Amino acid sequence: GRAAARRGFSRGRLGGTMAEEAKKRAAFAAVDKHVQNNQVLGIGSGSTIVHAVQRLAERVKEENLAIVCIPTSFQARQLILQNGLTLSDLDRNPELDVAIDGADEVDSDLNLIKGGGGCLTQEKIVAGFAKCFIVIADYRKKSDNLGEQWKKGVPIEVIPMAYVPVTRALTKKFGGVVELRMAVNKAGPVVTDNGNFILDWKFDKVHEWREVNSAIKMIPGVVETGLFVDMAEVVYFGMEDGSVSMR
Ligand code: ABF
Repeated sequence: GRAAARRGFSRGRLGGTMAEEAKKRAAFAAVDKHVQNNQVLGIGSGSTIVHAVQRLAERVKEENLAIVCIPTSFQARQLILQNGLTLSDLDRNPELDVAIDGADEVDSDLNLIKGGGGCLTQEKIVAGFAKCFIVIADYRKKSDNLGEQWKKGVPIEVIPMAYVPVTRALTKKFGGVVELRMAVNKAGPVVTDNGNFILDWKFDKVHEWREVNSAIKMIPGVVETGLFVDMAEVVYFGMEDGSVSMR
């Protein structure tokens, strides 16, 4: 009935608002702490980064900052342009000062799962060539171990012609279940900005992520994994109680 619909709506809206507010707080804290004049910034993908770019645009205008931004996806490129920020690329700026990006899950050792949005390869390139890589996330991403909250597995970008043997090698070596990521309209597999497929590896136990990441990258046909090990400098979590906690 109407009351139930209202309750459902309010819970959905409340939940959505609470998580969105938490993302915004984390994003603002990170931008205010790490962005200064004359920087080359890496801009990640997803929804949390939208708040960071909005805060960045505000500060660039208020403080007349000289900042150039390098995108990690087509979506990030549009976000930079829509906010009137200056676009650059790795040809012009092969070394970045700070990269800011979201994550799907963060464990207590700052290992990340990224790539829920399919942009993990360019995200890891930009994060990898930045002097400082900052992650911003809401409380739902804060776990002790990977897999506690994020149930969609580790995204792995793979050369299309190799996705079947890579799938077999992954499950043989590491167990779990591997699925080819299909487009929302089920018309076919997702194709990344780099023209590749995505495998989602639903692992079934806690692994030694540094070893696993290296081993997966060695499988012929694997382009990149969504495991970001030893990369994040600091993570800003927007918490339910309105605070920002750092790890
Ligand atoms: C990018 O955006 C991806 O690596 C990650 O999967 C996603 C997180 O999105 P959101 O900030 O919307 O949770 O960082």
